[in-house]
Amino acid sequence: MYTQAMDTMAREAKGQVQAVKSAEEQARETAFEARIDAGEFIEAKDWMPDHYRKTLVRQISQHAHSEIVGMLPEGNWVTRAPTLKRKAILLAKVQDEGGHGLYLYAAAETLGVSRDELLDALHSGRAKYSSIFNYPTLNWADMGVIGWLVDGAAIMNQVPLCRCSYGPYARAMVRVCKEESFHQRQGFDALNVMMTQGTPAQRDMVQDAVNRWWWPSLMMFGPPDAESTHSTQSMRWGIKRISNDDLRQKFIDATVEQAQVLGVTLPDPLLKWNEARQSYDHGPIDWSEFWNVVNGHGPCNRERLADRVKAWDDGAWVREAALAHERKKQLRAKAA
Ligand code: BYC
Repeated sequence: MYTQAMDTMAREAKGQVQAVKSAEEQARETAFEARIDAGEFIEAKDWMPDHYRKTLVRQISQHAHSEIVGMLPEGNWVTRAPTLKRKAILLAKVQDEGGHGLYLYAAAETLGVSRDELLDALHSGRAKYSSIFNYPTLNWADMGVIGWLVDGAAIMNQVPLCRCSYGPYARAMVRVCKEESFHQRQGFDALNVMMTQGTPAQRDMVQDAVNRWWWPSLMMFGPPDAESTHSTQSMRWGIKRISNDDLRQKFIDATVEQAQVLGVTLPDPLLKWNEARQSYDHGPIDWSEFWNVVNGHGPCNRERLADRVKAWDDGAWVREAALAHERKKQLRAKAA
């Protein structure tokens, strides 16, 4: 269902499609590369190579889709939150995610695509979103673990994006990261309460949720560097600043100690401190599971997409009403 959406881009990245460049184009590209090397931000109206633009549209729109699809597994628990306080926090978090989607769609629109085109790509299954949201949320501890591990992984990945070479994306990420940091802390706090004040059954729920979310969280950082099709070019352009594997390692190193504080076991018997590397070694990641999920066959891919399409269809009257209101305002302004 989720195919390699922008096939030509992938071939261009591999150098299989060679466009003939004029001298003027070549000069522009050289000037662009010099700006990247000098660490300048590229802004919406600046000239940029087509491939840079397409790479950004791909990444930013996938990121936006991840935010709004990411609302679904949590939205599922709003009516079942255990206390008013937890319900208010969860509502605020889900609302923030809707907001992140909006900033990101707006950032993508500065590159010349329309929101309708992007949403159409999502709803028709042509666009990707983060693999992590194709897993089910089975108990309340999943809400805490999503905050702690999923938002924790998201922050690790997104802080370097605040220095992304494309200004509108970098600026959107500054605010997103501030909010994600609250999301991560509320998740840790919810789990800490369950672990320190909860019943044995509640502590078991936390451990069960950690067991299910640990490996998918590590997959959020993308395939290993050797198999990452876009990393080399994206890092050259300053879109990505740190590689998939390096970010994954930083996340593992930061999370092991937090797991000890919580009193949960991370489900990897090979997780071990490596004195020489000053990092944790970890067991093998099941990349066949990752690609299976990315290619549309995870436990919840169909359900997530169907829910998104339904939300879009159910909201048609709101969009029509907003457009009718705008037309009326313009007519009134003309008449005045
Ligand atoms: N899931 O060459 P690579 C959140 C795809 S939401 C699915 O390494 P790249 C939150 C990749 O797209 C946080 N697909 O790619 C929300 C590419 O396929 P295409 C989401 C994945 O782009 C609600 C192919 O694999 N964060 O925090 O250089 C509640 C090869 O990969 C995944 C972002 O989106 C994946 N995990 O690097 C709670 C961050 N990984 O496009 C929390 C922004 C890879 O050629 N994005 N693929 O068909 C990025 O930083 C980068 O796009 C990635 C991948 C590191 C994810």
